[in-house]
Amino acid sequence: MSDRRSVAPNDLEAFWMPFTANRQFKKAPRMFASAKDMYYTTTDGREVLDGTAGLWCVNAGHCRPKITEAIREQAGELDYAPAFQLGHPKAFELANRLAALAPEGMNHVFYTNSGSESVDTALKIALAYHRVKGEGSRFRLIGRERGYHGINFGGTSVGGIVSNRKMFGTLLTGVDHMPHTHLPEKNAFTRGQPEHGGDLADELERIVTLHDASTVAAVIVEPLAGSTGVLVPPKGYLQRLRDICTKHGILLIFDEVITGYGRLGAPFAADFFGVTPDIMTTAKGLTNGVIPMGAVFVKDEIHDAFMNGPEHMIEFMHGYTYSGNPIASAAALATLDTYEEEGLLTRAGELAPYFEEQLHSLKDCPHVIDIRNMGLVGAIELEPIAGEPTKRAFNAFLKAYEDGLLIRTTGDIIALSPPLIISREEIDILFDKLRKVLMNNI
Ligand code: PXG
Ligand code: PLP
Repeated sequence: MSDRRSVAPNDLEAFWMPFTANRQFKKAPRMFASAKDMYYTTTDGREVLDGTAGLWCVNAGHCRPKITEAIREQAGELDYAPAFQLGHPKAFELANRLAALAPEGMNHVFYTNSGSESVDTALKIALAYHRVKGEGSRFRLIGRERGYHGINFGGTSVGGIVSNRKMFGTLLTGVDHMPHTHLPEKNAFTRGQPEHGGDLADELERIVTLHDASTVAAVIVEPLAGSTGVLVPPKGYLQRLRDICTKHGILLIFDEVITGYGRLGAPFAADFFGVTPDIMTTAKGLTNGVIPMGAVFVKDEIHDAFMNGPEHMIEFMHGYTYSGNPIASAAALATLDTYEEEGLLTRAGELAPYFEEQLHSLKDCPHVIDIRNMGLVGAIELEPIAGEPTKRAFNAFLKAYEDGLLIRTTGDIIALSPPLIISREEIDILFDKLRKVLMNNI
């Protein structure tokens, strides 16, 4: 047997990296050594401004003392407690805090370890809910083109990203998709919610009619689609989805994995848009990205429908080894404290007009074909290089990284979602750097 310690620490071969061009990365790795507040420091000692809150998750900025301390303390006090048929106080305390933060009437929380697990949990809750109510014929799930709901089989099935789906066979059966709402020919360079496309919600009515409402369990959408390039919901669209779901007894699931915990300027997108779903999936910002954890919020009537039958029986056959893990719970409680103490759940709203102004000032840069924004989320869509889609945005990503700015790209779209602690000065730095990148022959 080989001595593991003899493996050189700089051997990059063994780690098969997620959603990464492995061979390219390993030829010219980009590595972070540390982080503080708005900045990463690379292993070669350069500072990089975090324009993406890690992967849309570090909402309070990096290495925040309260969160770090809570994790340290919890690890030394109660490291793990079994999650099934046993508990620990912090998981309950956190659920109460979350219920208080959630939209009215969503007072129950199911813990997961990621957004993908939150989505699969939500889909299972929806199917099981109809069944416990005696409507087991409702088995269909409806997602949307260009939707991202993580990478487990349920989320991949309701998701609408072809490249994430095509390798994996039949996925879940009984799934249909609504059209996406991205209408660049009508809505390009819209600030905030687009005027056109609200009527695309009527496609749901068409799909429900096709399958008959009695077969449809749930509709899942991101209130604002993040991963596929920041698609802001057109005016009236989400309310119309809500109305159609209510009319037909279909559960509406908002996937708030990105929009949850302050990204748009309210605790949840449901608050921001004034449309309340039946189930809400969250993860990422719940623990400031520091420890894996997700939470699925459900309306009381959904939870209560399960609380039937003999009391010694398990009501919902679902759960994870790490559901409500003590260290994750402690991290989440400290994260909520930090958000509340610093007003971060509404701060994006205060900064949004300034961020929007700066973002849209890039309109005249070469190759920019659209700019979209909402809260502290922005997207700049670039004209693809002929015959080489995604390359222009990836070039921008590499140049920005060299210049000390972290951006995220999807296709030929640059996405921005800085930590909610960003200052106006840092917004200026971010857009100065980005302007230089875009002007630099990418
Ligand atoms: N739902 C939504 C709406 C998401 O944005 C997930 C589910 C899955 O979460 P996990 O924790 O399983 O990754 C997500 C995740 C990007 C990017 O660059 C987006 C996500 C993850 C990684 C990168 O757009 N979103
Ligand atoms: N696979 C096996 C063999 C297991 O025993 C378990 C959990 O006990 C799992 C998968 C699921 O793991 P988790 O609960 O961490 O999602």
